[in-house]
Amino acid sequence: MKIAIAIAIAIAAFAASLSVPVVAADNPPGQSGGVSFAAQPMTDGLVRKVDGSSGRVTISHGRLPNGMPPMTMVFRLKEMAWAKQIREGDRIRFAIDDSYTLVRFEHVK
Ligand SMILES: [Cu+2]
Repeated sequence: MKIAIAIAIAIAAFAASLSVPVVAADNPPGQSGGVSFAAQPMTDGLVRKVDGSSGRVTISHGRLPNGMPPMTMVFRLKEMAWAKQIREGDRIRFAIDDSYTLVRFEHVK
């Protein structure tokens, strides 16, 4: 009898461990802690300043997906190394996360 209960508990624990990733996969894109950056809409921007030591860039941006009107403001870079790929005067298209961190960008020709 005790063995049967132990087996039942082990099976329940195993089933619970299997259900965790299934639940995580149910999160809609962009709601899972910034995992799906590709889903973030892109905004046009003109780079005004690059601060490689702090990993921040000043960008004159178009209207943001969250409704923020065009303005010039500072964004954090997700990767410090990106500071070397962006120069003052560059025209870019970029995506940000909820905390105004630049998570993706491409140069506009
Ligand atoms: Cu702004």
